[in-house]
Amino acid sequence: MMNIRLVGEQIGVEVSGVDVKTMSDEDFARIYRAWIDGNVLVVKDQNLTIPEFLSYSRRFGIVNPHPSKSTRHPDYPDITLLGTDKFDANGQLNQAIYRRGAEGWHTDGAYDEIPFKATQLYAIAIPDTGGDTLFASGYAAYDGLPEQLKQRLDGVVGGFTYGGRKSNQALLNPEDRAWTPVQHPIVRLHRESGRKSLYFDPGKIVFIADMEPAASNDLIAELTARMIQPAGQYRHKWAVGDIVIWDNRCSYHKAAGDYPPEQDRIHWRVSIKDWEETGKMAAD
Ligand SMILES: O=C(O)CCC(=O)C(=O)O
Ligand SMILES: [Fe+2]
Repeated sequence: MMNIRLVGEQIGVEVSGVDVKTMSDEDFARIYRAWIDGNVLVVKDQNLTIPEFLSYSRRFGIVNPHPSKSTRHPDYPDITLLGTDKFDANGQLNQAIYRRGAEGWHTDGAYDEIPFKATQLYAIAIPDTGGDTLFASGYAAYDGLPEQLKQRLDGVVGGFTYGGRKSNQALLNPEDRAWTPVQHPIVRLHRESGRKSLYFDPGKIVFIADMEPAASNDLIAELTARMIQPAGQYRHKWAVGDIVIWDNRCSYHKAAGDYPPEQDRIHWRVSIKDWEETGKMAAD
């Protein structure tokens, strides 16, 4: 029997007793609702091939290849491989692969005109210690802002690129590194929950629109300091067979990046976009 339980105070839901390969539409609707309410959804004990993982992922939206071509699966471009080919030919640890996602709190895909709705990971190999993924709620971030700042942010738009102000682009092919900033409202109204979240990413934001550079930098620093609310966090300790999906529209995450590098930590990963937003964009 499918069981759904909360694992964090404000975010984090865990599902057990279900096989996503054969799950009914009714069970999926319950899972989807639990995910919208809980931002981060863990499904335990799955045993999937890549096509099975992809077809489950497509129940959440449109799966797109990630811009980092070098980390795509050679036969399945929609799959990004995390943690493979960590060592180069000289046995040197490739930090960009080992520390992927560990540079700080972020939301995936803010650099795209249609930012990622979700990211989903499936755990193939997990180290003995370390390697957790940390999550935090963007709703809690917004709710925790001083009233005056909430008002100031009304209608404010940020510009985002893949590498942000540090141009951190090691995982992109050289020909893919020119990036035009895209603009998104900093306060995001979630289409499905109807809630407001702080849509922010210190590593991808390059400016706040219509502001002097000094004021823009000050606001970016202030939002960076305020984005994580302790009560809005969930820390996932991985087991092989876990699927974890998170909602990039209303949460932040980071990899702990602290596991023994000689051990394997491998995930299949997909980037998922919203049907509605994608449809709207195509119609424009
Ligand atoms: O490996 C992880 O724990 C998360 C990495 C990450 O940030 C991502 O997959 O988007
Ligand atoms: Fe990420």
